[in-house]
Amino acid sequence: MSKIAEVKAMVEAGKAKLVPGLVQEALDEGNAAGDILEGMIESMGVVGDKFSSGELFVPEMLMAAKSMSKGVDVLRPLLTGESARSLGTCVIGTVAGDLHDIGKNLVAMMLESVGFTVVDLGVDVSAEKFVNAAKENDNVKLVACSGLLTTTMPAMKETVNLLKSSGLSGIKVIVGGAPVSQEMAETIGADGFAADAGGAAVKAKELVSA
Ligand code: B1M
Repeated sequence: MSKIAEVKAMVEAGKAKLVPGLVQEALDEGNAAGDILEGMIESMGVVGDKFSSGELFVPEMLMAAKSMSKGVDVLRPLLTGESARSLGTCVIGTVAGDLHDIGKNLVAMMLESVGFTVVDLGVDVSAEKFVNAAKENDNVKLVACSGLLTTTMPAMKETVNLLKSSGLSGIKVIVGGAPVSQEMAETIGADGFAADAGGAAVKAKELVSA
C-alpha cells in the first residue's frame, strides 16, 4: 500500500493519532503536499457516502474529520508559504446552523497564502456576526461564507442579504461549499463563488482587484 493510501485509510478509520505521523512519512517519501491533501479530501467523500448509506454514524464522521484536521496541520506550512503582498482583510466563517469547518479552514489557509489577513469567525456564524466583523475589523475587502448543509443555504442567503443591505461599500462577498453553485451564488447576490479552496483564492484575488 502506498503511503498516501495508508493516510487515506487511516483518515477514513478516524485514527487521529496515527494520521500526522503517516502524513509526515508520506512527505518524507517525496509525495507532494497537494497530493496528500487531495487524498484526504477523497477520504472525507468516502466517509460521507458511508454515512449516507448507514454504514457510519456521526461519531465516526467526527473522528474522520479530526484525523483530517490533524493531517492538515502537518501540511499547513507547506501549503501556505509566505506572501509579501497584502490584499486586505478577509472575514471568513461557516454560516449559521452549520458546524462543518474543514473546507472553511482550507479556504482560510489558501486566502492567507495569497496575501489576505484572515479573520476566522469559526462555525455557526450568524449574519449579524459577519456584518459586525466586517465593520469592526480594519481594511476588510472580502467576506467569505462557507456552508455544507442544504438546510443552511437559507442562512447563507440571509447573510449575503444582510451584508449587501448594511452599507458596507467596497466589500465583496464570496460563497462556497458542497451544496453551493455558481448559479446559486448569483441568485443570492454574492459577488463570487468557488468550488474549492484553490479556486477560492484565485476568485478572491480577482474580486478585490476588480
Ligand atoms: Co456532516 N454532512 N453532518 N459532519 N459531513 C455532510 C456535509 C453530508 C454531505 C454527509 C452525507 O450525508 N453524505 C451531509 C449533508 C447533506 C446535505 O445537507 N446535503 C451531512 C450531514 C447530514 C450532517 C448532520 C446533519 C448529521 C447528523 O447529525 N445527522 C450533522 C450536521 C451538524 C451541523 O453542521 N449542524 C453533520 C455533522 C458532521 C460532523 C460534525 C460529524 C463532521 C464535521 C466536523 C468538522 O467539520 N469539523 C461532518 C463531516 C466530517 C461530514 C463529511 C463526511 C465531510 C465534510 C468535509 O470535511 N469534507 C460530509 C460528506 C462530504 O462532504 N462528502 C458531511 C472535506 C472538505 C475538504 O470538503 O467541506 O466540501 P468541503 O470543502 C470543500 C469545498 O466544498 C470547498 O472547498 C473545499 C475543498 O477545497 N469549500 C468552499 C468549502 N467552503 C468553501 C467556501 C468558499 C469556497 C469553497 O468560499 C467562501
